[in-house]
Amino acid sequence: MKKIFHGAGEKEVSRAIINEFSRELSSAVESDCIIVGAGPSGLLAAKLLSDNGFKIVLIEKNNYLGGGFWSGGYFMNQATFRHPSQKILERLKIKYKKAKNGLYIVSAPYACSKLISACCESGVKILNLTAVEDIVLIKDRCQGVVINWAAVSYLPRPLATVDPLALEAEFVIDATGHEAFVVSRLVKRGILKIKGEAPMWIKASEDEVVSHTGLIYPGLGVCGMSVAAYFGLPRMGPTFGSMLLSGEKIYKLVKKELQK
Ligand code: 48F
Repeated sequence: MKKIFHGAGEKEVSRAIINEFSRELSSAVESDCIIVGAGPSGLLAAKLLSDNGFKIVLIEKNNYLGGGFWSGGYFMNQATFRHPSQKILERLKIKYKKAKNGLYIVSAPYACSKLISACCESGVKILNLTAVEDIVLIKDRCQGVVINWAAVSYLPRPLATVDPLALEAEFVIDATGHEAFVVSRLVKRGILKIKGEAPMWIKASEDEVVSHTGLIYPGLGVCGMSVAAYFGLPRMGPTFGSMLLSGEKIYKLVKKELQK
C-alpha cells in the first residue's frame, strides 16, 4: 500500500501534545486578565482584549466553549438579538435575519462557532476542561485564580484530594453566567453580598445588565449573567444582545485600567 502520511508515530505524537500543552499552561501562569467562563460575554471580552494586545487566559470547565450560546431557547437553536446589538454581529461578520423591526434572529450554532473562532484567532489562551475552584486574594485585591482539572470534582472522594494550581493576573473577570462562581468565592468569605437573579423581564433586564456590568471589587469585574446574579437583576432568557454588549463594556473598562 502506498504510504500517504508522514512516519511520525506514537512517541512523536505524545511528545508534541505534552510539549505544546506544557508551554501553553506555563505561559498562562501570568497574564493581564483571566476570564472565567466561555459563554458569549466571556468570549467577546476575551477576543476584544486580546485584539488590543493584552495577554488573556480564558478558562472553561466544559470541554466545549460557548456556554448557553449553542441554543436559543427551549432546545430551539435560533438566537435573538435586539437593536443595537446586531452591530456587534456585523463586526464579527455573523449574518443574521430580521425577525421584525429592531429584533434579529441568527442560527445559534453558526453565531456561537463564529464567536469561538474569532476568539481563538485573536490569540486568547484557552484552558478548557479546567475549573476555577477559588480566587487568589492578596492585600484585598483579586490577583488570580485557583484551577483544577474539571474532572476532579467528579472523582470518588478517596481520589478527589488533588491539590490545584494557581494562575496570576492583573484582572479577573467573572463570566460564569447564572452561577456567578468567582463572585461566590468572595460571598463565601463575607466580603461581598450576592442578591441572586430576579424573575424574567427581557425589556428591563438587557438594559440593566449592560448598565451594571463593571468592576465590583479590586481586580475583579463581572459580565454577562453573572451581573444579573450579583446585582439581583431580572433574567432575560433566550435573547443574547446584552451578553455581547456586556462583554464589550467590561473589555473597555479593563482596557482602561490596564493602560493606567
Ligand atoms: O452561561 P454562559 O453562556 O454565560 P454568559 O456569557 O451568557 C448567558 C447566556 O448564555 C444565557 C442567558 C442570556 O442570554 O441567559 O444563559 O453570561 O456561560 C458561562 C460559562 O461559564 C462556565 C460554564 O461552564 C459556561 O460555559 N463556568 C461556570 N463556572 C465555571 C465555569 C468555573 N468555576 N470554572 C470554569 N468555567
